[in-house]
Amino acid sequence: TRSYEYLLVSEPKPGVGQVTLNRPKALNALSTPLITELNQALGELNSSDSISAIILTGSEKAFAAGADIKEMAPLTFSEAYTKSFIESWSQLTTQVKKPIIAAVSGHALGGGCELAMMCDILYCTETANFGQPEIKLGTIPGAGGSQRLTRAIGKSRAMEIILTGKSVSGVDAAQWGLAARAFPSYEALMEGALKTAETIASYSKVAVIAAKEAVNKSQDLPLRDGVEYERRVFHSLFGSQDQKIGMKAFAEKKKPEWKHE
Ligand code: CO8
Repeated sequence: TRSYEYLLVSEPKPGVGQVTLNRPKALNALSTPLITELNQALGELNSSDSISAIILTGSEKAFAAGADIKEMAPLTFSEAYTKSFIESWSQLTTQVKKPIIAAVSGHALGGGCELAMMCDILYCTETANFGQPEIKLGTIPGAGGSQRLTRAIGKSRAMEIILTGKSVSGVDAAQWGLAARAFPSYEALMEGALKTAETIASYSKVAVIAAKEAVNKSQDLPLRDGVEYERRVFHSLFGSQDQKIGMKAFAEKKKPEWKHE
């Protein structure tokens, strides 16, 4: 892997790639150069044959304190519009087929909360601090916050967060379904994320990618179309070697040896 200015990329366990946002002086504020590096790093992990699951994390103090306010402050409408400011953020969700676990400790504000919500599984510490404080800056969420937060926790709670700019704790985030789980400490969070990533990495890569794709369709499609989409993908997996390997191993009471094909 190449080295980055604002990221650390590692492979903490075989099959698991980890990207750590590393711009400590600005609490991991998501500047355009940082997002460019993030897209690059995730693109590389996505195409790496050895990686099956990805962890995206920040520091104990901050997952990310939002888009870079100092970078955004002087932007004009024409500049933002013509250069499609923040559009490259969406590459994260459209280009990465492998599951991404967000491990959130500390601040996940504005674009930081939005980045965490773009991931596939969200884990946090009980003391994590989620919020969409854009209203305090005279603007609104711009990387999916008004849509993804509302889907995750419902309209009334999302309205309260977005209209007041008040943050919520990791405990509430987990209770409301924004996070899958809240862990009592930073160490427990990182251990939990790694364990889940390892579990995912122990399965057939083809099946894992298909499962992520099918779940994500539920966010875009009406139920009937989504169920049909799922069935088509399910049918297509009878064409994979791993389906034969997995079901045969079950019948023989053996551990499956995936071919990832
Ligand atoms: N952008 C730029 N710099 C930041 C940001 C940020 N979002 N957050 C923190 N920093 C910098 C601070 O300016 C400070 O730098 P310096 O030492 O040079 O003054 C350094 O990080 C440390 O920050 P603090 O001293 O403020 O640390 P505290 O522990 O006192 O406070 C807070 C932590 C509460 C997180 C505080 O820093 C804060 O309120 N930050 C801003 C949070 C915020 O408003 N985020 C939303 C930004 S808007 C947004 O994300 C819009 C998303 C739109 C879509 C995506 C577009 C790209």
